[in-house]
Amino acid sequence: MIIPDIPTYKEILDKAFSRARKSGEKLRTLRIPRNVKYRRIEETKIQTACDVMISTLKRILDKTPIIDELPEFYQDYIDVTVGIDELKKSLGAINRAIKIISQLKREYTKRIKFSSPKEAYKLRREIYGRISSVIKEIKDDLDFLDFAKNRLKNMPTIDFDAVTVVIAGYPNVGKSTLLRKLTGANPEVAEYPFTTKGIQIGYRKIGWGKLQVVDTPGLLDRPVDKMNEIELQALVALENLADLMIFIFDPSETCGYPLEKQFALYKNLRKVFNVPIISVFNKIDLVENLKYLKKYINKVENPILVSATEGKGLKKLIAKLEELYERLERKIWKT
Ligand SMILES: Nc1nc2c(ncn2[C@@H]2O[C@H](COP(=O)(O)OP(=O)(O)OP(=O)(O)O)[C@@H](O)[C@H]2O)c(=O)[nH]1
Ligand SMILES: [Mg+2]
Repeated sequence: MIIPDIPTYKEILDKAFSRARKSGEKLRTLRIPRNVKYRRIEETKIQTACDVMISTLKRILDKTPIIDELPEFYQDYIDVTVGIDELKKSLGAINRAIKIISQLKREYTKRIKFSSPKEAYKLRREIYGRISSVIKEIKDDLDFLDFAKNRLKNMPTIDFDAVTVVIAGYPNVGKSTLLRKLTGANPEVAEYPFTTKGIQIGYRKIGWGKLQVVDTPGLLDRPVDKMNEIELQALVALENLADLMIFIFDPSETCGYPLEKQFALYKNLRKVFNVPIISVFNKIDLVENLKYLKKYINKVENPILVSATEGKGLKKLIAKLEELYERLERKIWKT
């Protein structure tokens, strides 16, 4: 998506010199004095070779977005997948190569103007050597950009204007089931460097707008102080994105985590995400002793009892989402 196709340094050289040869050939039949003609041929070759290199490199820069102007979420994404500094360094090297080749083109075009055919030939050979070296010197940068292009190809498409709710909770509590219930059968699954399973995104129409629902398996399911650097970065990225959070508890504990532990995670995330939370107590169909839940229900924000598989409580959940959505929309309009 974000970076265009990147040629190898060899491809750039081949293209530049073969085009140059062809444009030189075209002048062979010109009916002008031989001295002038030979000089013109070499001059044309120089200009074509330089122009092809410059336009090939410029195209890379033009088609690559300005990193600093990307939404923060994408910047974080790029940083984790390929490294922002490396990417900027490579783009900078391409930019410098364009400048050097342009400068050489100007210099040699001037020098060749008053040269003899023999000198013209020599000058053309000379600049071919120099621009070849310039291109060879950016070999690693081109390779890196090609690598980055492939790594960033599957960047999730995220709608930054949509109100976004992030689903969090321990594994197996029913996050994906709920995402499907809220947004339809097939959420988009995009590769995501922060999680092994990818990020799942679904949309739900609300009034004239839409709610973006994001599930991030294997990411928001551990205490913040246990996260490694990449996970922390992911957390920051998500925090940028989230307007709302649905935190799912599994009070049946069939997910394998005791409620107390789930509550600790909830408290942890509430500290990091400064957004309204809807606390879903899922799998309520499996819970016999509701008294046990009371203690937690009383301590969390917007508690709702749900059975995602049986559809129980979903209406209430959706009503809550719509209510918070309206409030957020109004806030967004005001700013
Ligand atoms: N009985 C019952 N089972 C449910 C309910 N919601 C989800 N499950 C089941 O719980 C299991 C886990 O559900 P998922 O939706 O995959 O859970 P998840 O949180 O996305 O899991 P990870 O992606 O592994 O973190 C599945 O077998 C679901 O069918 C529910 O309300 N009641
Ligand atoms: Mg899941």
